Amino acid sequence: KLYDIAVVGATGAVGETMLKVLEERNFPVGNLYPLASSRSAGKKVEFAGKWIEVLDLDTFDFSKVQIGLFSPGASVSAIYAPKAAAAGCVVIDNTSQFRYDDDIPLVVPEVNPQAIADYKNRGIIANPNCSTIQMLVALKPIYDAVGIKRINVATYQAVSGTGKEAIEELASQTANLLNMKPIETKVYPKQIAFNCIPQIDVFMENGYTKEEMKMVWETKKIMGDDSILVNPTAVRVPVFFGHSEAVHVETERKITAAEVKALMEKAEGIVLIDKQVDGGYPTAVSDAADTNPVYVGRIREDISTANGINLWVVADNVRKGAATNTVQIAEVLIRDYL
Ligand code: A2P
Ligand code: 11C
Repeated sequence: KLYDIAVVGATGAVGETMLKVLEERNFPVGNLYPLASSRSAGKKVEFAGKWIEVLDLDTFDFSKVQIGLFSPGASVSAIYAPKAAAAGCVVIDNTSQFRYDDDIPLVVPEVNPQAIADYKNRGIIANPNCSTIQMLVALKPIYDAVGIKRINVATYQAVSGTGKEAIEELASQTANLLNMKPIETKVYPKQIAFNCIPQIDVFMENGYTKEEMKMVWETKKIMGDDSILVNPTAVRVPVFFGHSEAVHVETERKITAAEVKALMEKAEGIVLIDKQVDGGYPTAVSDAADTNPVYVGRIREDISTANGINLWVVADNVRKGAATNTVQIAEVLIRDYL
């Protein structure tokens, strides 16, 4: 059986990757409709060896498709995802718009695939934030084995998380600085080339940024456990693709580093790279970029506390953090529900 699919935001960083991932994973696509704003309507995108015309989201009839993969930004999803759902299309939405609504499932297929059943509530499934997805894929086996009390995490996030304009900003600032030319800052509040910026998304009243609070809210919802404490610091770094995270976990019961390594070795979706030699760990650019797994390394017991485990977690934020996770949700949806 084939499914007719709309990809909303098909000209963006995530949308383009959705097209690639659908093709790579041989998703049973019948008709494919790439959608974007009127600015891009008429452009062409490549899918499965064919060039397909981009259509205007505003005038598209969603009764023509069974599934919509959305990544056009939260304010656009807010308007069009409910319209698509009302026309009978199941929406898998990458934006933050619906994630915290109680009746909308928020899904990482390796962690809580059972939640997909709740798509029936409103015809919408939410895809979590990239930083949350990779952290929870790595932590789920530990949670199941010994429980988790508290997570301290610092992120090192790639500019592709912001979108195409930010990729361009890092490239042009880098080129200009190396050529002794002045730079412009438009997307980020400070220079991103050769720098680290401790702000992702807007500031909240409690002094955390919204990106940090997303990791707090989403961890509780996806794990189905409001008691897990999460303390994140989210930092933008001059990397194009791949988020890295230093994750420090306090578990309910003691687990050794060797036991965690054994869990990671057999976990779905995880590649363990953990040798205590030069380069014996994963990095964004040399391992994760343009691939689908979550990579884990630097596993060690925390010397400062009794039940502590440290991990280094890396994944391609546009793939596992967005497009791949969305397509994986669609795979479970058609296998079990449609
Ligand atoms: P467009 O190319 O027409 O602007 P990114 O996150 O990489 O910046 O990509 C955002 C994606 O969302 C693009 O495909 C963009 O299309 C799309 N998009 C942005 N605003 C709208 C809108 N108002 N209606 C439809 N698509 C939109
Ligand atoms: C970033 N995590 O890296 C953001 C991008 O909530 O889907 C994704 C924002 C979101 O900038």
